[in-house]
Amino acid sequence: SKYNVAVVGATGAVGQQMIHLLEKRNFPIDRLKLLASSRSKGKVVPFKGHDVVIEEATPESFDDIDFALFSAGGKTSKYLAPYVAQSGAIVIDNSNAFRMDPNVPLVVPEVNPEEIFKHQGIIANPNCSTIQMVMALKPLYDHFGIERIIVSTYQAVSGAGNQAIQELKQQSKQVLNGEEVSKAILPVGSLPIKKQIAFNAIPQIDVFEENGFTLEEMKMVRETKKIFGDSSIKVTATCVRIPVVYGHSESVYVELKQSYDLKQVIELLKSASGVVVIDDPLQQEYPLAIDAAGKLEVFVGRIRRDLDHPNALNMWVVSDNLLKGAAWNAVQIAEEIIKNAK
Ligand code: A2P
Ligand code: 11C
Repeated sequence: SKYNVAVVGATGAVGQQMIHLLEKRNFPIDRLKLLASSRSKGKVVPFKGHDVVIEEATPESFDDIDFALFSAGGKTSKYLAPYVAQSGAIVIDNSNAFRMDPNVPLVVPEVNPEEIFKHQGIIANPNCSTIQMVMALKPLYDHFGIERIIVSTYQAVSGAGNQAIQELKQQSKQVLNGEEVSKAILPVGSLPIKKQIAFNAIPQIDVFEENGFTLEEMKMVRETKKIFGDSSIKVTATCVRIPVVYGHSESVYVELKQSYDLKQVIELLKSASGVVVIDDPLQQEYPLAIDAAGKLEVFVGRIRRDLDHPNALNMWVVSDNLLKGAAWNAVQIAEEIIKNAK
């Protein structure tokens, strides 16, 4: 059977990738509805050789929809998703709006697929930096248990949307031309103070919480515990924006609950679904953001023993934040639901 699918945020960095993936995966679509804000009304997007006209997203947009993929920010999701779920559609929401809601499954299909079928109309896609980390940690969690994670991220500007991509490009040109740098979006669109991203590293992604961590860092903490269903895992994160367009990179230190054999860890990662190991220091082979861009997998390298803690190891985890980190994970969830409906 075929399905009516809506993409909310169709003009956005993630929405565009959702549309691209629905086409590339030959998702069984009867009708595709592309929704965005009133600003985009009437714009045209090609899909499978036809032009689809973008409409303004309203509560009435979803009457005959089976799947609604949301990536238009938390406010839009909070406002619209409950209507959509009520109308019988399944919402797969890429925003932060419902992730920690106990009635909303938070799903990475390779990690906790069983959660998908507990949904009550809304399924949440985790944050991009969380998704790629738990993908690399899943086989280690299953075999050894995880005591503690210390992660530092090197995140691409596309995570902050299309305008942030433009900002990096424009600032880079301005710096090279010796012009004054204009700042409009980063680090956080909604905050008045701006920082230069070109030729820089910004240790702030999203707003600060009272504990001194940013919301992005706390997403990694809270979502990791929820996805593994294990609140005992200790997590500390530092999230940094760097002048890369596509692909988040992460330095992950993980303390396992037991001693381990490094070869076994590498084998486990190699056989994990959706994970690719690129790790040959003598050949200078390790994952790079520019190589991960456009790919669906999570790439892991630099896998090495910690020097002091016998149960700990370090690794470098890279993935396209717009694909496995967002659009692909969402489309994958929809594909899982369809597989089970057959
Ligand atoms: P629009 O292009 O009409 O503003 P990005 O993450 O790249 O910044 O994209 C955000 C996406 O969310 C865009 O598709 C944007 O549409 C959409 N969006 C923003 N506000 C709303 C809204 N109030 N209703 C529907 N879509 C929205
Ligand atoms: C970033 N991780 O890189 C953010 C983007 O909660 O879905 C995704 C924010 C979210 O800026």
